[in-house]
Amino acid sequence: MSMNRREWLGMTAGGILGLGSFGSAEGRVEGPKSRLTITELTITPIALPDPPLLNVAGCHGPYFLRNIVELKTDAGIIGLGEAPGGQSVTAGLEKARRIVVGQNAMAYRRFAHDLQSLGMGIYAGIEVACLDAAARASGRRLCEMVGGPVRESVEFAAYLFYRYAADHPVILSDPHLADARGSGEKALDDWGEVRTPEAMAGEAARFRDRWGFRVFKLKGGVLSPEAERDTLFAMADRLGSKAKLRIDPNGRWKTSTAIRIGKEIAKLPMEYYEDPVRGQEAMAEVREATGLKMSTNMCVTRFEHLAGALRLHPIDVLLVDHHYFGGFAGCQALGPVARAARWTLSQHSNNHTGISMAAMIHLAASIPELTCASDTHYPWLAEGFDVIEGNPLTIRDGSMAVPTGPGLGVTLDRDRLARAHEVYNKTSMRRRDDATLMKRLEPGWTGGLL
Ligand code: GKR
Ligand code: MG
Repeated sequence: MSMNRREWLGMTAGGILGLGSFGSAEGRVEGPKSRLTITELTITPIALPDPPLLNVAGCHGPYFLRNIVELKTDAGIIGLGEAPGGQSVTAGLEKARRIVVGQNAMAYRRFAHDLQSLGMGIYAGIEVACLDAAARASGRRLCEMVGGPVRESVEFAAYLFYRYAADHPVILSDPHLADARGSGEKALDDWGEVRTPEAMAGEAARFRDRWGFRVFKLKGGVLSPEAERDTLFAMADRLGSKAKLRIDPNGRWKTSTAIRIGKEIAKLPMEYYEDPVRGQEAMAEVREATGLKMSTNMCVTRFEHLAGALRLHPIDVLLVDHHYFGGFAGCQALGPVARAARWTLSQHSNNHTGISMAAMIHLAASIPELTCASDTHYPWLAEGFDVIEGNPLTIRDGSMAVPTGPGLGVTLDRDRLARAHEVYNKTSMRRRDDATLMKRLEPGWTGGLL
C-alpha cells in the first residue's frame, strides 16, 4: 500500500498516534497514550550485482550483500531499515528480535545499548526502521522527527573507481556468480575498463554529464601513487577549475609518499585529501606538511577516537556513517563536536540500496554541520535492481531532494526484494572478500604500502 503524505496526515490526525488529552473535563493532565508496539522483525539478506570496482582491499565481487529490515507494529505500520550485509550481521539481526519485539518503536533509545552490543550495523538497521515507523505513524518525513529539515536538498559527490570491464573473463568465471550476466549486450554495465588517467577522466566526465556532480572523489590506493596523481591532473583538465576534487587512498600510502604527492596535488582544486595514510599521528603529519584539508572515515570511526583527534589535529572533515557511528543519534551528536573542533562533516558510503540512500538524505537533512557533499555508491547500483518501489531516487545537479512521503519516503518492491533474496540463496558469497577476486585478476597483488 502506498499513500502520499497528505493521505497519511489525514489518516493519522487524532488517529493512530492520537495523543491523550492534556486538559480533560476533570482538569486531569494525562500523558500521551501513543505507543507503537513492535510485533515482528523480518530480516531479508540480499545480494545485488556489483561491478568490479577496485580499492585498497582488492576488487568488488560479483555481488554486494545487505540485510533489509522490516519492523511490524501493532498499528499495522511497517518500518524499513537497511543494515550492512553478510552472514554475521544477519545472525546478529536475528538475535535482535528478542530485544525489540514487544517494545515501543518510538522509544527505541531504551533498547539502543542492547542492540549496539550486537553490532553498530545491527543497531543502525533497526534504529532507521523504528524512526521510519514512528514518522509514518505521525504522517511526517523522517527528518522532521529528528529536528529537520535543515536543508531540502543534499549534495553528493561522484564516487569514482578504477575498475575492470563488467565482462572481464575472470569476473564471468567467478565461482560466486549466480546469474545470467555475460559479455557484450549481456554485460552488467557498459563502463568498460578504467585503469588509466585518461579513462578515469572519461568516467568523471560521464558522471558529471549524467548526474550533474560538482564534486569528484577518486578512490585511490589502487594504481601507483604517481598514476593516481596524474589521474587527478587529467580529471582537473577535463572537468575545469570549478570541479572540486578529492582522493582517498584508504591509508595505502607511506607518510613520505603522501607528503610528496600531497604537495604536487595541492596545485589542483582539491577539496580534501582523504586517508592517504593510516593513523591519527601520520595523518596530522601529512596535514601539517602539505597544508591540504584532510578527511577521514578510517582514523575517527568511533566516539573513543575523538579525544586523540582533538589533541593531534589529523583532520578538517569527518565522514560520518549512521551504519557504524551509532545511527542517527550518534551522527547527530557529532554535529556539535565538529563545530567545537572546527571540522565540517560529510558522509561515508559503502554499497547500499535506496533504503539507505533515503536514510542518508534524511540524516544530512537533520545535521546543520554536514555541509560537504556526501559519498554514495548509489550510481553504481545496476539499473532495475534497487529494492524500492518505482524509479531509483533521483540525482540532479549532483544533489538529491529529501523524499516527500511519510517516513523514509520509500517503500519496498516485493518482487525485486524476493529476486535479490533468491540470488543471495544461490550465491555462495556470505561476506565481502575483495582480495580473493583481486588475486585472480592480478596474480602477485598484495595490497602492501606504497
Ligand atoms: O566500496 O570499495 C569501496 C570503498 O573503498 C569502501 O569500502 C570504503 O569504505 O568508501 C569507503 C571509503 O571512503 O573509504
Ligand atoms: Mg574513505
